[in-house]
Amino acid sequence: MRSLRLATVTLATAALCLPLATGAATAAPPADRKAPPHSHAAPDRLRSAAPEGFFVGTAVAGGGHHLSQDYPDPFTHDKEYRKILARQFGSVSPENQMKWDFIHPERDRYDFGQADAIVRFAERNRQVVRGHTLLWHSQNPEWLEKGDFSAEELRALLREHITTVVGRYAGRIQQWDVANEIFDDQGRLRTQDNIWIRELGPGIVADAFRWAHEADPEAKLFFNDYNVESVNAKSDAYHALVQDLLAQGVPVHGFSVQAHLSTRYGFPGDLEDNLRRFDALGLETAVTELDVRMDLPESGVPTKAQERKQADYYRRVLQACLAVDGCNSFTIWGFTDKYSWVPVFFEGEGFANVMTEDFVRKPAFYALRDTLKEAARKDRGHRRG
Ligand code: 9MR
Repeated sequence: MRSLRLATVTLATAALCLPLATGAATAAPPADRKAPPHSHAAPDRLRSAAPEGFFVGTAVAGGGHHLSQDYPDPFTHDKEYRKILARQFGSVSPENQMKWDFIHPERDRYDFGQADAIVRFAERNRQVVRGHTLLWHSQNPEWLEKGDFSAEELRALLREHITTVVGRYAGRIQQWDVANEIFDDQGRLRTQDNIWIRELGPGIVADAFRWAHEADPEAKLFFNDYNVESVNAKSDAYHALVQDLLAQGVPVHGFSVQAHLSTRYGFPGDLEDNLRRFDALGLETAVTELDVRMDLPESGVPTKAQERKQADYYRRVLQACLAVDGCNSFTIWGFTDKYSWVPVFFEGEGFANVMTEDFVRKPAFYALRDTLKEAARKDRGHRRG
């Protein structure tokens, strides 16, 4: 029985009960009627298959690697993409549009255009938003990384940034990735490449959470990282840090695993156990960036066996999250290969998302949908019992 889950739902519980009454979600264009059975035309949707209070999300494509690709900004220009985004998902995460280099391009200038558009889109479509991210070693603007700031100035800059960005969306963001990727794979704090920790010391992490909480007391504040799906040196480091911060009364509310997986490696079979140990500390947990890449054969077309293995990974990550009461947010890092970051960053790998470049659903999509349906059915059974 997902007691905590039901208790923690606010905004979008109501949303999931609504008949998705948005223009984008209801109008069935002619193209849909001609679509093959395995396209997005089928009536069932991930967001409505999910148990009550469980948010199925996706990254919203734009910025970052997309800027070097030969297509226009996906979220702004791709109507088909937006339609599926609205229909299928109950939560959205700006893929790049709330990162420092995007939203704060000059010292005295913020650019909220894209972030505002995503938050408005989410509200129109009864979706919640995960904010990403406030304190990170990557995708910081040059003016910040190369600026010659004193420690005092840097601290003031971070505080101003967090207060401004979190404050702007106060009450409209369900979860914030306050601190992203602050440990390396050995579980050592990034004291060199993270400008904040390097220049201001580890205590700045607690301050970032405090400032975010002041700016939006309702938002759940998370640590977020990759390679922390298993119990390992890196997730151990988070486990220790979180206990320390909670003991000091720092407003930390969640721990999330990104889950950028590859079928090249074995499945992290202790994912559920790992989430449970953070749950036991009283934290919410979440899966925030799931994708499952693979080595592509020369033809570029994966085999059926590869597709099945991918579907199995997707299903097992979802099952692990569903099994943990306080894991209420499950986000995939984009839903279509059309806009995936994977081929841009990993040569020879791809096919990482649940839909092809033409938005055709893969076995992985059905694995998610069926797992959600099954969980919802069990949940309803528990409530009746
Ligand atoms: O998907 C994002 C891509 O568009 C950017 O170019 C890239 C730059 O680092 O960041 C990607 O998103 C990352 C996320 O913000 C944090 N976790 C790892 C993700 C994949 O690199």
